[in-house]
Amino acid sequence: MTARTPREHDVVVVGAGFAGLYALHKLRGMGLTVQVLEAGDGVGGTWYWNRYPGARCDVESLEYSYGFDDALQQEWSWSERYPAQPEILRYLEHVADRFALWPDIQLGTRVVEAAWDDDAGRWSLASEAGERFCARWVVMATGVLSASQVPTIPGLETFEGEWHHSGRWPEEGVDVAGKRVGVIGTGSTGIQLIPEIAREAAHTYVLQRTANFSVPNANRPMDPDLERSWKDRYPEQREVQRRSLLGVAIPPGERAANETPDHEVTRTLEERWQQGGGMPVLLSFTDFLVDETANAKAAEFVRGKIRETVKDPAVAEMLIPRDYPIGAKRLCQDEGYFETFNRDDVTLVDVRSAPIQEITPTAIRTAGGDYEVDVIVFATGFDALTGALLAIDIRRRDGLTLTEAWANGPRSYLGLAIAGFPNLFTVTGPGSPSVLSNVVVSIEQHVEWIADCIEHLRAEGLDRIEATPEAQDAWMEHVAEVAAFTLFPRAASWYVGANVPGKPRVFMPYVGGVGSYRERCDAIAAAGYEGFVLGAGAPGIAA
Ligand code: NA7
Repeated sequence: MTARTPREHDVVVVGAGFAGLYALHKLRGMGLTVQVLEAGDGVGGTWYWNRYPGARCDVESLEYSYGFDDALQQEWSWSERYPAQPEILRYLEHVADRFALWPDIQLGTRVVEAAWDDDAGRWSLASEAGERFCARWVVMATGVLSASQVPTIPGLETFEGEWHHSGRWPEEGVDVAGKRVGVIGTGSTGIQLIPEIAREAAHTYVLQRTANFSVPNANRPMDPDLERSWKDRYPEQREVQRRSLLGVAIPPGERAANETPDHEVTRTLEERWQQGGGMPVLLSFTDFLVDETANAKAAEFVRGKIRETVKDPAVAEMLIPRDYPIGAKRLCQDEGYFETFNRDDVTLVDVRSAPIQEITPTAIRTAGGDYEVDVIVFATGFDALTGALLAIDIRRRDGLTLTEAWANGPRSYLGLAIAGFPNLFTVTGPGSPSVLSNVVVSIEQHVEWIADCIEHLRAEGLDRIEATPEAQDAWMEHVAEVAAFTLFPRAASWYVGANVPGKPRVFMPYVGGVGSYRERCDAIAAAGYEGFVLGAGAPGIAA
């Protein structure tokens, strides 16, 4: 690494996705100097990298968009009910244009180090290329599903065909026409891309370790009346999102499935199934995510749909999830996923009973045999919530790294701050609703909370804030308690880090709901930032 004179800023924001762009706009608007550092060659974060065929958001476009600026939400038109990756990327580029964000964003800059200098009261950051940056505040807008996970499979380096991870899909696309393709992974991503690949490829092998629940998304072109009605009452709709459980304005059911006659439960599920989308199904009764008996009703309903759709009963049984409650892993949304297995040129391979052993130059070798392929697609997910943060060497005042501090799993106060790491904020970090919400709503709440916090410190003539270990411990205990009340911990999911070998098992997101979480954050701020130590007087820094 070459030594260069560090560039000074009030704030360095790492990442230029939904979180980084809004953080820049908001903090710059307060008169702070802000530098955004982004590893990609464009803005968009998750939506920059995930260019795989079929990539689409599972939250409706009218909801999965910024609410901080009314003119923006009035002027932008979404073309479909659920937005596809290219359209979300165009939207974020439009936001960068509209708010003149580009001059303060440095692309192609991967941050690899961040060290706190206690005497200077500053963070010192370094990029992979050796550039150095200095800032009083650091906002980690590094994304929750951004560290791609390619499993370690012996022999991958000997493979003579092409292989790609869905989260690092080449911009120019991958030509699978007439080729034999092996897709490893059947999570949300696999379920979206498998029908697309199968349409083009000569043969598609789907290597499934765990079957997943999925609901058709019933995607369609944007209904102009629906768009009009949202635009007419956007402020109210945004407020409903902010006070809701999952950050969406979908009306939740008011009854418990356990207290409703079975035929009515089925009728409601059928209605919501026809509307399309996973969240409407999960929100249809109050007890689906907290009670096993109720949950089994929803699970059995979806299993019935899989049996109805897949013609070969043996294949249908393989595709039916059995070993975890529905919704305890992210409920997938699809466009013809189960139907794809009715094609003659698609083979479902069970790699739980016969695991993948190695990759040969021409095949994926499992305990059950070799599958000759030209292209391998890894839809194997992410080192979620913590992966992108831990990829940076983040050091606190005594030199301890974040990796060491989190050796037994992530610990955070509100998913916003980490004890021992002053003036460092994480957007949608572990311990906040993050992935269990419409993340744009959660991002806006975090960015606004961070901005208010910095404003408060400035007004008080202060320049430091740090979470106390006691407040952090109490919050983590609360996060675990609330999770234990639900069925979420019953699944070996990426919510608990189960998909990354060796990752400590901690239930990371906060399931208490977007609305109640916001109230808690607001109350903490109103009480003078309870659970934080505020300070001033870093040498050489004007408050
Ligand atoms: P997920 O949901 O983590 O899915 C990854 C899939 O890959 C899942 O089916 C895994 O099986 C499978 N996997 C992972 N490693 C292996 C190995 N070594 N062998 C076989 N199969 C493997 O990631 P996605 O990208 O689909 O979705 C992530 C989120 O992005 C999604 O929830 C949305 O919020 C957006 P497993 O279940 O671990 O047995």
